[in-house]
Amino acid sequence: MSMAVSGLGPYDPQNVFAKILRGEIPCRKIYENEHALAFHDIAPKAPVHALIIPKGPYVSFADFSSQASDAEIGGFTRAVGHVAAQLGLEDAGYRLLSNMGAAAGQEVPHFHVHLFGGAALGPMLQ
Ligand code: IU
Repeated sequence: MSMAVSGLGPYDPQNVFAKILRGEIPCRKIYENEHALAFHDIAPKAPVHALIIPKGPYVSFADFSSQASDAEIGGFTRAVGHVAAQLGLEDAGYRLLSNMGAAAGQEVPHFHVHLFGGAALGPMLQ
C-alpha cells in the first residue's frame, strides 16, 4: 500500500497512532470526524501542540496525498482547520508542519500534521 520513498517501510498497524485510532492507547482528543482524529501531542513543543492524523493507513504525506480519496483528503483538511478554530488560534495564527520521511525526522510512521500555536513562534520549529 505505501510507497518506498519515506525510508519508513510499509504501513505498520502496530504503530502508536494506529493504536490510538483503535482506542488501545488513550489520547487527549481535541476533535474527530469521519476521516481524521486530532489530539494533543504527548510532548508539546509549543504552548499548543496538536497532531491531526487521518484514519486511513498512510505512512507519510507522500502516501496520503497520492493514495487517499478526495473525501479523505477533504475530511482531513477540514479537520485541521476546525482544530485551529476550536483551539482559538485563528486570530493569533499558527503553524502547520509535517515531517515527510525518516530524513525529515518523522518518527511515527502514520501520516500526521503538527499544529503549533499559543505563542509567538520562532522562524522554525524542529
Ligand atoms: P514526528 O513528526 O513523527 O517526529 O512527530 C511525532 C510526534 O508524535 C512527536 O511530536 C511526539 O511527541 C508525538 N507522540 C505522541 O504524541 N504520542 C506518542 O505516544 C508518541 C509520540 I511515541
